[in-house]
This record gives sequence, structure tokens and C-alpha cells, in this order.
Amino acid sequence: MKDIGSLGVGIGFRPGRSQAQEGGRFEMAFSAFGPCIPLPTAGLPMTTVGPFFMPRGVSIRPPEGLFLELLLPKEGTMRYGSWILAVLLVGLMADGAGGQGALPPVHLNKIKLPPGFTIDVYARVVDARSMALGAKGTVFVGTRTHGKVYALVDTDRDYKADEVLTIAEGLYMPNGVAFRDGSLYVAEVNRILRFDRIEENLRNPPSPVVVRGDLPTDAPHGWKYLRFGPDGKLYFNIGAPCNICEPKPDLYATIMRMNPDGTGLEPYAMGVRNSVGFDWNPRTKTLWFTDNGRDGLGDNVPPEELNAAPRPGLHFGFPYCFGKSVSDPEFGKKRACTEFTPPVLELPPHAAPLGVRFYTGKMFPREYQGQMFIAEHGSWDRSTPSGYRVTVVRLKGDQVVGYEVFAEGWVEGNTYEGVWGRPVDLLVLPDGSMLVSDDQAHAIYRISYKK
Ligand SMILES: [Ca+2]
Ligand SMILES: [Ca+2]
Repeated sequence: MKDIGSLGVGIGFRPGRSQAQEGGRFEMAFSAFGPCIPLPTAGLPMTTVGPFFMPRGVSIRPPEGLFLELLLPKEGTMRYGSWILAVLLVGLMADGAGGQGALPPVHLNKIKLPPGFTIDVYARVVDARSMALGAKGTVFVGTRTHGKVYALVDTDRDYKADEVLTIAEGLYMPNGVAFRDGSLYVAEVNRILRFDRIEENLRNPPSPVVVRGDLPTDAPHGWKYLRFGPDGKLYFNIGAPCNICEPKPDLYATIMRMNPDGTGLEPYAMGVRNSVGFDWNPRTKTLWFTDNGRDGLGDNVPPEELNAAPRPGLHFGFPYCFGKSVSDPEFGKKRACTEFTPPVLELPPHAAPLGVRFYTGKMFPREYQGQMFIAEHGSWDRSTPSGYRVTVVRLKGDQVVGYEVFAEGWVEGNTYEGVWGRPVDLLVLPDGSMLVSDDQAHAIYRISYKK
């Protein structure tokens, strides 16, 4: 059935794209949309974009497999006119065959890479999001809408996963994964969990230890990226629980850090709307992170951001300022852009940059070594797609000296109908090849290089 978003007010029934693509999964949405609401025109599953417009406090999390969300207009959406909108989204998700059956095709021949590079499928993983590497080579994968955490095992070391094992299920958007000292750490929206001795127990995973259970429960921008910093602390984002608002400072719109045992929680970076990707420059130990700008200001405003935080306590502008100089039409009256730390690089509006990774391997040619890669998940609230690619940022120390496309082709014909994949996160394997996760094609790719 056709999307109705561009036709003005309407009531739509839209089987999720995933119904056809995933076989075992079934989604439906009954929705009423006001004029110009870009949300449904993206052709993405409603579950993917819904939380952006949810006000705080109405997220309901029923038993696994069912979700019920009430979407209401927020201040930031009122520019769309004097409509009154209430969207009731009812979904039913039923995973068949462990959720791995009847996956959509991937089109590797459409992916363009620089000469000498090859892309292959490393594994098929439903809703593949963040990745972490275990000491014994296990690739752990978080999910956002499926509640599961997976372990990929490459038994015969041919760089294709031979098994996709489920480590946990029924979790609350377990997007973030990190590995340290034999334990897998998983970030739900409101909890940080730890699975001890995980690589010895992949087939019989232990019950997790709750490292921290008191984080905000807000679903909008509540899914987390999770990484260990060079200081041994665990870093994660707590996004703004809205498109645009002035949430409680030092908690929301931050990158937080804490000791691995959950003590000493403190904000590291402030004014960050939602970062779902960070890494540290191995040379300077500076934290680098992407941030996704607000929606509803048009196709070409504001830019997305790549930021650098060499020390704690910096404020990166949200909700007052976006990019280097875009003052928010509402909150920008309170504080000027000059008060905040500007991004080191402005990225294309709405491209949704997520995972970032310094390339620490030796397989890629010298001109890629020590440079940074970005997974650009791709736009949904823009009339034509931006993002849907992997880019490389050229660096000199902590200075950006270039930005170019590395891998593209996940969208055909510059329309949302042509989107078949969305890069989420990046991981460098010990041999120097790089994994790219994709939560639309439900795949993890491996990019390698040969002269
Ligand atoms: Ca294998
Ligand atoms: Ca900023």
C-alpha cells in the first residue's frame, strides 16, 4: 500500500516494509497524518521513526513482541500548521525462526568502493546495530527494535560468521554493546548490563549483572551507544527525549561516563542532542562523536555534526545552536552559538551520522590508516535522501583536513523507494578489514583491501 504522507490529512494502513522483507515479522500501522508530515514518506518502518515524535512519558513497553505507542504533536512540529494530530500506532511483531528467516536481498554489486576494496556479507543479523569485538574474536551485535543481542562466531576463520547466537532477548532497545576483561556490557535505554565470561558461555549465556539500573526510561533518543574510553571508563549517551526541548541539564543531551562497576556516573559532554557513535583518537586520546541535529527546519538545515571533546565539561550547543552557526528558532534566543563548542566538521543535513571509527588496522592503504570512518544511516525527514553511505574524514592530529565518500550505493535513484540498506556502525577486525552493520538490509558487511 502507498504511503500517504504527501497527500495531506489521511488515514493509512501500511503493512511494514519488513512484512515482505523479513517473512516472520509482521507490522501494521493505523495513522492519521497532518499535511507535510515527512515521517511516513521516508518509507521506513514506523517503529524506526515513531519515537522521534513521542512526548515524554507515553512510551509503553508491553511484553516482548508487542508494542503500543501514542504519538502526539510537539512544539517542534507546530510549524506544520494548525492541525491537531494524534497518531495511535499499534504494532504486532512476531519473530519466526529466530527472526533470521526470509531476509531481504542485499545488492553488493551496487556498492561503490575505491579501487582495490571488496565488500562481502559477513553475517545476516536482523536489526543489526552497534558492534563490539570479544577477546576471542566474537562479534557482539546489539539491536534497537528487536530486543536482542547476538554473538557472531567465525569458527573456521574465513571471515564469514558461521553462527549467529542469541545472547539475550526481551531487552529494552539494547542498542549498545562493549567488551572488556571477558565481559560483555549491554546498554538498554534505562540499564547497563554485564554478561561475565561470555565467550566461554555463548551457548548458555549467564544471567546478566545489572551494573546500573536507574537511567531515564524515555524511549525517544533513549537507545545508547556504549564504549570503553582510554581512561577505562564506560561511556554512553543519554539523548534529548524530544526533537527539540530544554531537558534537565547534566543528564539528558549528554555523553555520560562512569566506572565499569556503575559508580561515579558523571556527564562528560553536554549539549549533545543524540550521539549514537563515538571513538577516541588513538594518538591524542580525544573523544570524537557524531551528533544528529533537530528535525523540522527544512531539507537543508541544520547540518549534522562531527565533534571532538578533548576534555570533560564542554557544551556542544543543543538545544540552542546547531552546526557552527545555526541558532535554533526557538531556544536560540536564550543563548548564542558563540557560547558553545562548534563541531569540527559539519556533515550533510539529516544524513544521520551514527557509528564512527578510527582506522587502526594495517590492511587498508596508508592513506586510510589513522583516518576516521563514519556510518551515515541516512535521512528520513528530507525530500530526497542524504547519507546512506560510509564516509572517511581525513585528519591531521585532531584537525579535519578532508571529508569524502568511501562506500555508497545503499540507495538507488535518489528516492526513498530506492533505499535498500542503512549503515549503522563500524568495527575494525584484527586483520584490518572493517565490518559495517545495516539495520535495514539486516546484514553485517566486511570491507577488505587487496592490492
Ligand atoms: Ca566462517
Ligand atoms: Ca552541536
